Amino acid sequence: MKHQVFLTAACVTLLLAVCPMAVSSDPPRSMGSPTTQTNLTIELGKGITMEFVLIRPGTFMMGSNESTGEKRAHKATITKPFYLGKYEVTQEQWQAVMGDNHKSYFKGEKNPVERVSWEYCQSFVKTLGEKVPGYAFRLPTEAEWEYACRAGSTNEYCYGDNEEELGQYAWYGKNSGGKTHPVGEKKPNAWGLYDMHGNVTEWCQDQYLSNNWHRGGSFECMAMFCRSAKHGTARPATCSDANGLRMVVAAN
Ligand SMILES: [Ca+2]
Repeated sequence: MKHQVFLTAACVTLLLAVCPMAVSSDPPRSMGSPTTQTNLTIELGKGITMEFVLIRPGTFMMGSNESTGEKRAHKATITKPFYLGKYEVTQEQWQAVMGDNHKSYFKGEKNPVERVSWEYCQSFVKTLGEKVPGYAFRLPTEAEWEYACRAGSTNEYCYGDNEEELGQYAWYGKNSGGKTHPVGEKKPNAWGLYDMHGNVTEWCQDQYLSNNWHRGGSFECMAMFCRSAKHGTARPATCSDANGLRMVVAAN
């Protein structure tokens, strides 16, 4: 099938490397004030929301020396707090923001949106910002993504090193049945983030040469490609049923 071509390509890449909208939070805050709440909920209309978890600044060891194709382990510092999507962006969220029919291969309102290029994701970011003014939306940087994925861990995966336990946290090649699954069905990491490993890989903001990084591996990948430190690149116009996104909101 065509999607299998995409899947293979994505893993090879990894190897190489409209309703009014409102915002609610607990408690309401004004922009520029010290961040105190740990959760943020963006209302997209028709009962559809997007949930975020506060990620506080800190220093961590980014990358790994255990495998090729990823950055060598080095100290990295996240200097500003940010909110990261609790889940991958779903198809119903994309529809609520963009008002169009996305091209996701695996259909399901709660399934992650996919076949969205990095460029298309930039349009999503821009449109979401216009519809929910006062909040700075963007994709995560690679460092932010890995920091949040690790959630304080220094292991291969967010929970430890045992590959056999990955299925408790991720939809990946061994248990996915070759398709995406509704977000949030597996265990979250220690900071309450779901599907950081697997389901769909997640575009990051950073560019490398003329490509963009993506993180976390997908439903098609072997466990090693879902590791916290693993990253892959793809052209910004690439649309793959293995690629999705997770949003960031600035919190400072
Ligand atoms: Ca994911």
